[in-house]
Amino acid sequence: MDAHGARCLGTAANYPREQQDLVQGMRTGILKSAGEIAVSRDGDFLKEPQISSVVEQVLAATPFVDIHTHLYAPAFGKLGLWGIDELLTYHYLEAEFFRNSDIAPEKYWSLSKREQADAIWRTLFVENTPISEATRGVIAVLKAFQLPTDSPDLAEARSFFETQSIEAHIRNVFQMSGVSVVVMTNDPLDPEEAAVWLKGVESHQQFRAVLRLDRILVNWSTHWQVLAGQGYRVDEQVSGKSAAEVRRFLADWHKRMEPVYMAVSLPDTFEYPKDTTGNRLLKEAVLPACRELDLPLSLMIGVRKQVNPSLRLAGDASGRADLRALENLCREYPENRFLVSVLSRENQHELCVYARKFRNLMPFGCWWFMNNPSIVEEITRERIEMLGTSFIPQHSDARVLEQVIYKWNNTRRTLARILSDSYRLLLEDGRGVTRHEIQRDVTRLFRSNAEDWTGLRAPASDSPK
Ligand code: FIX
Ligand code: ZN
Repeated sequence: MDAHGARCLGTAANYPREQQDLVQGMRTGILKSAGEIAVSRDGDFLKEPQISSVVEQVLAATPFVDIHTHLYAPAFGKLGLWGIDELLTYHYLEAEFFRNSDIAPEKYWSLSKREQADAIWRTLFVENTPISEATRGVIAVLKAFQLPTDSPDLAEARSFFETQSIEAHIRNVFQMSGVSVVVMTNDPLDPEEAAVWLKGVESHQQFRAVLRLDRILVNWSTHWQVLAGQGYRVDEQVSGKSAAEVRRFLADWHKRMEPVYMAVSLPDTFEYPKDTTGNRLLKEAVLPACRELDLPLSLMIGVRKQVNPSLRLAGDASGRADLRALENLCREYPENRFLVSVLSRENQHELCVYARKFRNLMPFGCWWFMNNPSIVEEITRERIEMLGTSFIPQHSDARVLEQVIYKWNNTRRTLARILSDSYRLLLEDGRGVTRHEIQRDVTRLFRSNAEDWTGLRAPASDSPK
């Protein structure tokens, strides 16, 4: 059969009768031969009907690494958010609340956390049907703790969370969400958080640190004095020794935090190369420090900060970025590794294509407004088709501890469908898959890609920093 014949194999219908049988014969032959090859080096090839259940089992049994969250280890006290009032006043729900309520934002901010939570519960869960991704998330958490999901008030939920002790609760929640390690977001210029680090923090194997650099790389003009106040000889223009002093600052905080990567969120207007103080610090301080410390730099690109400031954290939006900036960085700094997530749907395909061009680029997660099952499905199917298993499908971005329960439940549900379909297509195309191979793929997607690319392989050292 010549090449032309093979390419057309799929369209047997327009072959003369006898050839149809041949084609059919060949197809069943391949399947039969696949069947005949049912035993591979590492276990049996699965039969088509077995694929979905094995994929679900493997996803459920594999503890995931959550590469980006806003959670905190217990040592950070009140910075770590958990419980029903925090779940309900999550900025995703505040954004939906302001759409469904006629209360003025200033009035809402004048309420206590408890009153805010009561208002959001009443408006989004009692007076309306909680079918949005974020409201369904709260319902899933209540169900996970066998709490009522349709109460007129929060009395029972509150008394449940008030009886929890944080250490045991964390263990429980990680168990329920199938997560073994979460990566925090740590800002050395956040006064409240920096004070905890400067006092010395016991490291926690399940909460790993990240050096978040937005205030340095995006808002230098507002924050350079904080470094100057800590004794680093820097100035607003990033002249003289400033870049070297910022490198010294990063090295000091690296010792203190043992970050598994450095990170920054960048606006949709981000350009590189362009002569800005941020880009000068990137080029002369951050990228060299990352190379020296063998850490990747995470770029989260496409946020439009505070398009509606009256909504506070809920006031940020997204914009399509010109990803040629990323292209230039990957090409110009082949020794640096870039962990990248983009906020705009329109940028997802470009990111996938760039990942095929630059192996120092690792796409990760469906960030923020992308973290909706229908869009996660679209992005992840495209990534598997273009990158195989060489990407990190998801992160939770959890700001409240119990959110990891529903965010990872959603991810397992979506990935079960996508992976099963991919293996079924593989079988149809002529090769079976084994449980061992499915385990290898799931481990790579949800653990080893992250561990290999970041400092996560190295356990946090026990000595208090
Ligand atoms: O920049 C970020 O890390 C974002 O994830 C957050 O700023 C954002 O507020 C968020 O919580 C998204 O889920
Ligand atoms: Zn985040």
